[in-house]
Amino acid sequence: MARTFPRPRVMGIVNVTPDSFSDGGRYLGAADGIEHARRLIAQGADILDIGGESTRPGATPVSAFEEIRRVVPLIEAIRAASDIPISIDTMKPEVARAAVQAGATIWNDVAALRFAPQAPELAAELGCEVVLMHMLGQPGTMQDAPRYDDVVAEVEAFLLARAFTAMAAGVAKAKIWLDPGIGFGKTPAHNLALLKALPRFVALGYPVLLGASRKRFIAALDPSAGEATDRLGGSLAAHLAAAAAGVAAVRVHDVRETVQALDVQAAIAGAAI
Ligand code: HH2
Repeated sequence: MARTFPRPRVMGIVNVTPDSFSDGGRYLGAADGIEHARRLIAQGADILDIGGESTRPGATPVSAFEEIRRVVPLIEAIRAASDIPISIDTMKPEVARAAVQAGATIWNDVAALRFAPQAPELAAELGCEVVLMHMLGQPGTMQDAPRYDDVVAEVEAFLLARAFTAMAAGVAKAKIWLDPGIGFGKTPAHNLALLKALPRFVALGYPVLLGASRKRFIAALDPSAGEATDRLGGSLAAHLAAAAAGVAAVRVHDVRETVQALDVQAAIAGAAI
């Protein structure tokens, strides 16, 4: 039975980095990246998210030159082989510009256009969609005892403020996505609160992207899941909850399993009884 019910789009992760937390080093060369991208498309990915710099605490910072060297050949090769939407996961305006010129149509910025003064204007100039993600502080220190008085309210206020900044710079409202940033300056309890509050984020009226794939809060609930690749069950549970809350897309490593889980969930929701 073919899929007939709406469900979130599945964004497959392609990291061409030596040190990403779950797949660092596995797809480092452009050829490996292309092979991985092909596999994710065949598995049913709706969008590919290309990253050339890890945001993991302790990851080595990368120059814009190096990041461009990693991602642009890959984006060009995917663009030549497929019309799948491509997002570029970068905090650097130069990288976003080069990626969009190479064929990306979404700028996924975990810094929500905060880390370079020209970022909001550039997003408007590029005319691409832009994902504004919440992160507490900076990647290197975000996990040093993060605290909030009310994590949901604070993340919500941050995302709305960033959306207004983007719109003030000329980004069309229809091009803005919001992401609460699971794992970016959050304890396991903060992550769970944000996951539970997803309907509130969806109600803000922007498409919401949710990325819980293989993240560490899952190991806080299952101490045997020390390795990122042991966290598939928890990732699926989080993404099914996100789908039930109405998110527009989920960002995942395990595309085949996620597509299957979301399709079954949507089919159950649409079954005749
Ligand atoms: N998570 C990661 C990276 N980019 N972008 C958005 N919008 N939302 C997320 O939750 C998100 C993101 C971290 O995952 P990964 O790419 O596997 O690791 P790394 O940051 O080490 O590249």
